[in-house]
Parts: sequence; C-alpha cells; structure tokens
Amino acid sequence: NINLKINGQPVSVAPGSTILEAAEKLEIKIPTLCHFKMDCFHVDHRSASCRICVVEVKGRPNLAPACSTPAAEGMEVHTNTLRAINARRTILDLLLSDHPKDCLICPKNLNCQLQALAQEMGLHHLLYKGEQSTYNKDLSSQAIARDLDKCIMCRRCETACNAIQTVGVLSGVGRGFNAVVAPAGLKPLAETECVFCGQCVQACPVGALSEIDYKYPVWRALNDPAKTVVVQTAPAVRVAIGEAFGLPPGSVSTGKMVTALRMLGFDRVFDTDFAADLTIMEETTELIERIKSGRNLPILTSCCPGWVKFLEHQFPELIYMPSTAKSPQQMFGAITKTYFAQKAGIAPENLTVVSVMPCLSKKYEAAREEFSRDGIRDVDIVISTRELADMIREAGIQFDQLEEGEYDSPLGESTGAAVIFGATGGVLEAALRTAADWIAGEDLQEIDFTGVRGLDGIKEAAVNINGLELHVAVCSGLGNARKLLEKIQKGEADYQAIEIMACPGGCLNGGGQPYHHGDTTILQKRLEALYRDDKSQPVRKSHRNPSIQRLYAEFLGEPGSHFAHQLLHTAYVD
Ligand code: HC0
Ligand code: SF4
Repeated sequence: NINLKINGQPVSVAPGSTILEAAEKLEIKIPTLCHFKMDCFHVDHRSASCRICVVEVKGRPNLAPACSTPAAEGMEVHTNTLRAINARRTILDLLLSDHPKDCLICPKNLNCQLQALAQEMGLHHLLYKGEQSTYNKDLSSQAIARDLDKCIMCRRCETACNAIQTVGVLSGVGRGFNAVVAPAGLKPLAETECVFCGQCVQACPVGALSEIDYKYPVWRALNDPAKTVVVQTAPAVRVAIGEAFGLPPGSVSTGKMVTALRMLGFDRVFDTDFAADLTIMEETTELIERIKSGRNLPILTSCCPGWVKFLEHQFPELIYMPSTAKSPQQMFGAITKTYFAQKAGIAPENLTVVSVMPCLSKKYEAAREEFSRDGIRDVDIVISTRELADMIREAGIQFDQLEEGEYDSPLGESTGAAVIFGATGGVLEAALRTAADWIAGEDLQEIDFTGVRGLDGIKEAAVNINGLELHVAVCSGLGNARKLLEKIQKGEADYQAIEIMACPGGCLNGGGQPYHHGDTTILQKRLEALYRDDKSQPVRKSHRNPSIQRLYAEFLGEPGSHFAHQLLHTAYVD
C-alpha cells in the first residue's frame, strides 16, 4: 500500500489510486467536474480537462489535478491552500466566461454540476467576459436535445457514447474556441446512428444534453375535453421518481405516483407492467417454438428500442434473431386503442396514450412508423421520469405527503415478473418463470432465477427446466452487447435466449431517470427495490395475471395467434 497525507491526515491506499481516491477515503471533498466514475460498470473517465480538482503537492512546482495524479509514497497534499483555491476560482471563472448564464430556464437548472460548483465556491462576480458561441440547438430527434453553447468540453458524453456504448456518435469536433463534442460534421443527431439511450444525457454535467421535452403536449391533452387521456408507467419509474422529491433512493413510490397522476388529471392510470406480462406471453411462446424447431436461436429480447436500433445499424445480419414481440410500451398502446377502446366505448382517435418512461429512446420508439395504424399511433406522447416529476412539482403536489393510490383496471393489473423488467436480467427471468411452468405443465414453486440478477454487464447461466437445459445470457450496456454478439458471430457462444438492454444496469439507469451523477449506489438501491417489489406481489408469474388471462379469453385468442401477431408483433428494418 501507499501511504500519504492529505491536509495533515495520514491515509493508506492501493497502488494506482489517485489523490482524489485517497481524499475520498478520508471524506475530504475535492471539487470535480469533468471526472465521471461509475464503479460497478468499471467506468473511470479522467480526462483532467477541466482542472477544477487542482491541489497543492509539497515539493512540486505546479498544482496537480487530483483526479488523475497517482498517490505516491510520502506525498503531502493540501487541498485548500490559498493558491489552490485561487486557481480553482480562476478556472471556474474562465469556464463561465463563455457559458450562457440562462440557468433559470436551463433544462438542467438545479441539476447542473457547474451551477452547483459556482454555488459551492461562492462565486458571485466574474472577472472574465469572453466571446459567446452561437450554435443552433439540435432538436432534430424526438428524444435528445443538444445545446452546444453550453458544452464545456469535459468529454463525459464521449466516454458514455464511445467507451461504454461503443456507438461512437459523439467526439471532439473543431479546434480552440470552436471545439465541441458533437457528431462528425456537426450532423443533427437524427441523421446519425445514435440510439437515443440517453447515457450521454446522464453523463453531461451541464445543460448541453437534455431530453426533448413533451410536458406541454401532455398538459394540452389533459386540458382537452374531447380526449380521454390514459397513462402508463414503466417498471423502473416507481423506484426512482421518489428521488426527485427527496425520498431516499430505493423507495418504491408506486402508490404515491398513481395518486399524483390522478391529481394531474389523467382519466385512467394504467401500468406498463400489465403489458410487460403480455410481452412475456408472446415472447415465451416464440422462445418455446424456436427451441422446438431449433431455428433462429438464440432469441434476443426486443423490448429496448435503443438496443434494437443498435442491432439494426451495427449487426444487420443478425436481424432475424430478436423476438418479433413489440415492447411492453407499444403493446400497451395497441391494446389500449383496440381492446380498451372497445370496452370503454371510446373511439381510438379520442384516446391519448401517454407513457412515463425511464428512457429517452422510448420517445423515438413511439414515433417509429410501424407503431401506428391508419395514422393513429399506439403511443401518442412519451415523457421521462424527470418530466413527470417536473409536472408534479409544477402542479404544486406534495409528492412525499401523498396517500397510496391503486391503478385502474384492467390494464393496471400486473405481477412480480413484470416489475423486474426494470432491472437488467428481469425480462429473461420473467420469461423463464413462464417457460418453466409451461414446459413442466405445473405451477412451479422455484421461481427465483438469481443467476441472471445483479448489475454485472454480462451474465451467463445454465438453467434446468424439467430436464431441458437452457443456456442463457444477459447483457446491459451496448459495449457489452457488442462483445457478446461478436462471440455469437464467431461461433464461440451457444445460447438459446439472450436479454439485452442498452443502458448499463437496464432501465433503472435509463437516460430519463433522475440524475445520479455517477453515484452507482443509487442504482444498486433502485435494483434492490425492484426485487423487493417483486417479492411482495401476490402473483409473480406473467401467465397467472388474471387480467392477461381475460384479455386472451375475450379478445386475443391464444398467445401467438394470428390476431395477437397483427396487434402485438413487428418486423425490423435491415
Ligand atoms: Fe423498460 Fe420495458 S422494462 S424497456 O427497461 O421490456 O423504458 O422500466 O418500460 O416497453 O415493461 C423502459 C423500464 C419499460 C418496455 C417494460 C420492456
Ligand atoms: Fe451516444 Fe446514446 Fe448519447 Fe446517442 S444517446 S449520442 S448513442 S450516448
């Protein structure tokens, strides 16, 4: 181990540790900005480009960036000498010299790490006034907004897009004052291979990247007397939205969220989890068919639109592999505008389906052409967890004080299998629960497939279902998906079923979730909350959801029927 002193306090760290890590061990806070670390995903971005973390090291002439300077034996570090403080203030002043000061109307207002730094450092006047950039905002996609005037060149988004996701859309463009991180040739995002995972939005410490905001279309629909407005909430939203209102990470806020949605004026509060159970019915039917025929294996899950777009661009030759089942979001829309519309006696054109998703790519998915019939979209408007939290705040609702509400029936009923969709491994586990019962022909009691749980980027398991041995894998993060797909292409991997989610950790870490600023303990708590919620459900297998059974009996026929295919399945673009 390496022994050093920080502000006079001795500390011992493993070789290779930085001054910043040593300081963290002593709970001495050194400000950072460009540094981005997500321990459980092995992400450690230390471009040391912002220099805000400079500290004084005894015997060295220059200040050292704590995030990238290795701790050394006998080192004496001082974090708050006047020289270090003055340097940080000058750096911040220079960073702000060309940064727009419209914090009040910035999408990252109160979530911006630059703003937080200015507040922490008590910066109240600026010495430097630089030239201001004047880029056009990129609002080309349905999902992600880019405002290059706010880019501070920390390159955290580049790490998210290239190192973690291996999509490679964002990189340094231009030189000197004009340098920004952007798609090559400053192309609009909609014209690139961006999959809208939003990991760059989570990584961006400032307002340069944010979501395309659909709150006003939702407010308009809610105030349109001609519309019946139906809302669905994705599995991962309930374990994160509380964070926006000061509840501890890992709180399950389903009941409060339902009450808040009703107070906002939604006519029916339904659950994407219902449709997740439906997806399991269709996808598991397909899995068993493919296993029986031995064709088109492995089956790949297809509910994550970021992952599907990645596959379409990067592995077009594997396009036969994903399940043809639509995602729960889209199945929900299709069922609402047919089955529910008929039951409720409402014309589909007078129904507005709003989704609340942890994901920004869901905005893009809902707008894909194949997900509308006769000009009527399955899902009309998608807002993120953050946008819903904003609406609740705007309406003056005291979220933490709310009573627990219940979803409406019938598209509000769901199972434990559905809620774990929000975590990496959950979709596959839900499918295995149903596949096991169907293959065994009984109501099995062993339903926890713990081998596919946890935040690891690639998980593999062998499961034995009534004598049938299945090899399965789960990946989250597109870099991990790429590794696994390359193994399959080289014939080095043999699986029957693979779940892939674009975001590291799955939807619980979606681009539309409350900002975690790299604190992965928050993600771990969201994960635990989902499995806690599963455990507490009276029904934990999708095919045992009574509303799903009724939907097939009254409307769809059998899983995998011709009609179910018309409504609930899709084809991919190659
Ligand atoms: Fe997910 Fe989904 S689980 S993608 O992560 O499958 O967004 O939460 O809604 O559609 O159900 C996101 C979360 C969903 C869908 C579901 C799936
Ligand atoms: Fe890259 Fe994802 Fe951001 Fe698109 S949304 S630029 S794919 S990180």
